[in-house]
Amino acid sequence: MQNYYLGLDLSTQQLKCTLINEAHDIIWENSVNFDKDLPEFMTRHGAIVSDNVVTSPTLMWVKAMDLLMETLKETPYVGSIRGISGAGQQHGSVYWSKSGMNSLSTLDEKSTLADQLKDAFAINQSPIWQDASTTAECRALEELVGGPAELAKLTGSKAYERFTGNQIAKIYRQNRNAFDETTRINLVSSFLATLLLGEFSPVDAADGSGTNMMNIASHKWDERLLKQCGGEDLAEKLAKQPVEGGTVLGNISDYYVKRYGFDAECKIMPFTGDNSATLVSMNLKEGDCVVSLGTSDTVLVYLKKGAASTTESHLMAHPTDPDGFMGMLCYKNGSLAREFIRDEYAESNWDLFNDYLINKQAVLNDCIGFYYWMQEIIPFAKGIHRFEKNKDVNDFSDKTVNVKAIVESQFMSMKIRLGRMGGNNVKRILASGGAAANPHILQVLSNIFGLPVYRQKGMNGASLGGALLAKFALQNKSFEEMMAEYSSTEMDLICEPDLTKHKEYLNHVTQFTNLEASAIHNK
Ligand code: ADP
Ligand code: XUL
Repeated sequence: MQNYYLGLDLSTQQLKCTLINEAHDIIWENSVNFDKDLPEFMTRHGAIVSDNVVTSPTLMWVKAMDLLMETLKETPYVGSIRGISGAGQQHGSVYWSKSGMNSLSTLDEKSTLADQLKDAFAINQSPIWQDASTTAECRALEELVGGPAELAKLTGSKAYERFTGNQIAKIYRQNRNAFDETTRINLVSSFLATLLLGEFSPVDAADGSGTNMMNIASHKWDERLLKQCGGEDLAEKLAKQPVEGGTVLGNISDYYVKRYGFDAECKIMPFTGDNSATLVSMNLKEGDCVVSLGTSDTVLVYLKKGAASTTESHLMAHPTDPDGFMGMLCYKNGSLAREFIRDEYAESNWDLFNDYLINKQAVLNDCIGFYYWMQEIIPFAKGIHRFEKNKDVNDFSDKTVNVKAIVESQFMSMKIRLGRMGGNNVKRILASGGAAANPHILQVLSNIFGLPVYRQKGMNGASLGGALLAKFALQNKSFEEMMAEYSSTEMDLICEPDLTKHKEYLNHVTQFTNLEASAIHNK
């Protein structure tokens, strides 16, 4: 009898899933798109944006789970799924009321999750990673421990607006009734595990690193930080300490056995952050660097024991190596900013966008732009700033140059900052995320880094990583040994760098850095 492993990924725009077999072949993939499949929640790109406040309806995620489960039920695999793990967009949080937790533990298989959990949350709109409304809470947290560098040493990151501790602190201060009504708090990742278990799931240590409340060395909540973010009661609402990847949380709730035909022995493993799961799916070797081009753009490296934090990047617990770390750079203006430029200058058409990408010159012709369409994370800046021959301009003389300029600017920033994060000896780039489907974007990436770019098979790294995490917990090998057994998750080589262009890009690094500084400070 075949064994299957399921990975879910609750990302910004979709709930996706990947099913693999024992040999890691991708057997089945599917997704629910929030805007298209659940229009009643009126999200745009999965979110509701009101200036710097960005949320998603918690019930929309629950309904997406109902829809995905319905499609899974129609497959011949559901009864042979041995384990489920997965990922969620990092930092987002869910606030369960007491009656909500009760409803979860007494689910009736005759009705949907959404029907039974529609009143389950003390806060109906979950704050998500795109939110940037907690600057005051960030400064207070840093002050408590002696500044940003101290907080980075303690938790792996300085205070960031989207990190869950600061989001909780804002609710604690501004919406005390809802805070008091909350009995349990999940991250998006542990929320999925909670739905599947039918009881509260702790966070995994990797995703706990995205809260500004977990000690990065011990993987335990830091009491002082918890108190600052949510007073004496917060520890109780988080209920449990973070757990390591590779552990088993328990069996799937009876609800899914009766309603969808899952095996009663199907195990639920801790869910992790989407970036950690992407890292897992790529099984990184020394010299590998992941560039994930999803709604956010991220750069990920596997850092071994002894790695140090910085105030520009994130040091996060590693999802399969309790002694190791994931180093990460995260940009908010990734795919949505590229889409904005495509819509503005390339008739909303990726083919025309690619045409300009191939045929126009930007950085190498002294046209440099910075596209902080939403409040950017690195650097902390907002607005669109363009420079032609070092002169601040409203737009380039040839406006279609914006297409090349945004892509180059995004990758120049990554290239310059990767070294500072500890990624000095990178030998190849592993690309993933929606925009990695576009080989022309990857060619620019390759030229700027001067490295070959590989791409993973399958549509979605994070849910594939989830499926591999599920299998990992149910066998006795190390993650590396497990991955060495089968080659099906290997990468395809997509492009080789043009080294002449690469050298020219390097010649523009100082100019780029200076213009970036003036874009941040002068406006
Ligand atoms: P997430 O997991 O964050 O929800 P994905 O990794 O699925 O997002 O990426 C979605 C994004 O991929 C879309 O917003 C879109 O801009 C981008 N994308 C899809 N196809 C292309 C393409 N051919 N060229 C560039 N970007 C693309
Ligand atoms: C990482 C981050 C984003 C989300 C997007 O810190 O905020 O990459 O995880 O899904």
